[in-house]
Order: sequence, then C-alpha cells, then structure tokens
Amino acid sequence: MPEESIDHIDFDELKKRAISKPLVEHIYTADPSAHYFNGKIYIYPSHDIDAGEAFDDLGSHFAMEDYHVLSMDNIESEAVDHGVALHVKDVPWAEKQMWAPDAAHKNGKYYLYFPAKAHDGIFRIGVAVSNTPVGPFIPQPEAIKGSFTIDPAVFEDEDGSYYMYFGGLWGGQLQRWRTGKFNAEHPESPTAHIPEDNEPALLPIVAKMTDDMLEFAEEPKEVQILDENGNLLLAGDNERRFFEASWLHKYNGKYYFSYSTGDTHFICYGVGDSPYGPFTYGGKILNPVVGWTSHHSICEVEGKWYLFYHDSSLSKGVTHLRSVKVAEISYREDGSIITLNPYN
Ligand code: FUB
Repeated sequence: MPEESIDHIDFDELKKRAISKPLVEHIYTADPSAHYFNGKIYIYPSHDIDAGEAFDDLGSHFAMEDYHVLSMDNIESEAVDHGVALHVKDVPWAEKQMWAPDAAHKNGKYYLYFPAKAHDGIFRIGVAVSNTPVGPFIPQPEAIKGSFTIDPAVFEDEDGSYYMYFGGLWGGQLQRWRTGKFNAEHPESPTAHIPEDNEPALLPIVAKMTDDMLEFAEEPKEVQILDENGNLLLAGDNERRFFEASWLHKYNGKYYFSYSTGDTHFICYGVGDSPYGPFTYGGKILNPVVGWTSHHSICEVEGKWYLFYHDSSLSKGVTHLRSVKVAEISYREDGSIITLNPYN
C-alpha cells in the first residue's frame, strides 16, 4: 500500500485482517533473509531506526547502523533477538545505510553479506565472517572487489556452488552503472539514468562466489527476466519489472528468481533452468503491504515453504520503521505460486 493512502487506514482493523503478525516488536526489522541452518530458522533482517534523516526518493531516511540476527526453533515459536551482530562503526570501508543483508553457511563458517554506502557515497557490498549463525561477525577490511549497488542475496546450489544476486534502482544506484562505471551526474535525482519506458528494464546482477566466499569468482553479469514471448520486460512495465530485493530459491528442480517491483509495491517471480537465468515472468507472490518498500525471502522449513516479508503496520505506516513477518506460500501443480494478500 503506497504511502499516499495511509491517512485512510484504520490500523486496528488492519491488524485484525493481517495474515501474520510481526515476529518481534521490541525493535523494527525489515528486508528479512531467512535460512534453515542446522535444523533452526535464522533471519537476517535490516534493523530499522529513526535517525532523523529527511525523507527523499533516494531513501536517505533508511539510515540503519547495525544488524541483529533473529532465530526461531520452529515456524510457530517466538523469534529470539541475538543482539548486535555487526555495526557500521566496525566496518572500515562503510560510512552509513546498512541496508538489506543476507547470509550463507559453508564448512562451519557463516558469512553475512551487506550493502552500505562507502565514504565516497557509492553503495558497495561487504562480507563479515563468524563461527556462529548469530555472530558477532568480523568484517573484511574492504568491500567485495567489483561489487556495486544493494540488496545481496546468496543462493547455495545443490552442487555446492554459491551465487550472489544483487541490484536496486533509485537510491540503490543500479541505474548509475549502465556503462560499467559509476555515473555521478544529477546526484539528487533518483530517476536520472533510468531507461525510457519502451527500452528494456534494468536487470539484476549475478556473480558466482569464490570458494572462500569472500569475493566474486567471475565478472558480475545481468540476469534476464523475460515476458511470455521471450522478450525482456520493458522499463515501463512497472508492475512486472525488477526494482530491488533479489532472491533465488529452487523448487522441483526449477530456479525461481523473485524480486520487488519497487514503485508498484509487488513481490514477483520468474522461473528458469539455470541459476544465471533467463527467468520467465511467472506472476505475483505478494500484493502491496503498508509502507513503500516490499522485500522478502523464501525458505523451506520441514517440507513447507514460507515467505518472510515486512510491512509498516506496527509503526502505523512509517515507511522506514518496518516489521518482519512470515506466511506460508503454496504452489499450484504447474509450479506457479499462489499470490498472497497480506491483509484479508
Ligand atoms: O531497507 C532499505 C532498502 O529498502 C532495501 O535495501 C530495499 O530492498 C528496501 O526494502
């Protein structure tokens, strides 16, 4: 639900209609990346705060400073907050805006991947390492070489390869990298450098990770999202084209790439046969929530599939004070996902 309509929302009524409640209420959390590690659910969210920054379309009001990891023994149990797992003051290359993170587990080590603005104002993606899933995580001194923009999501394939998906428009700066170099012109404009409506939409990016999980093993490349005729989705196709919040999961041997459409507030997906895509647009997973942003992850827990997502209903519509929630999703026989309405 876009912000312009929140004046008309009865939040008590909305709470009754909501299909799920916040997993924690003592802090605001968003952008949940959920994983099932060693028989337990771990959620790696952003930690929303009100830092007093003015609202703008570059997302300056999303001025987060640290990460907390949440865990759940099972899908019904209370979520436990394990405290600060990483703070921006401990990351030498990062200045501010600790946005949507993700995590991966390999050979007994846990890797927290996170975007942040470096001291030159350019978003990069960093990695921090821990011996436990809840941290504290020790950051690498530099951002991942060749990383740019926001919203890392790391997928482990069945052959033991790991891939990072990333990218985000407007404040996420993806549109500034169209030539391969950062375009600093019109710094205040979120939409400068966005393609025309009749041009192909900007695409998310993928790169395989090195064995030590600390760098890209290859030059990052674009992930194609195609329509039903095999053509790239167009930039003007705002209800279907990629904006931010990449996620990859595998179901019945197919790769599902899901993402947020940003300014139209949907979580959508496409299906493909390779982790590199192309992905053919499949439909909507989640209709708009209260608050401007929508961001999710999809995780299998004991044979059922769950959508972790967020909304701003606990803060009564404050778009940068969000709460993480979870709801079960279902697939039809043909593998398509049934769209969830966050409020019945
Ligand atoms: O939380 C900050 C930003 O808002 C994320 O990086 C985006 O995906 C959006 O949820």
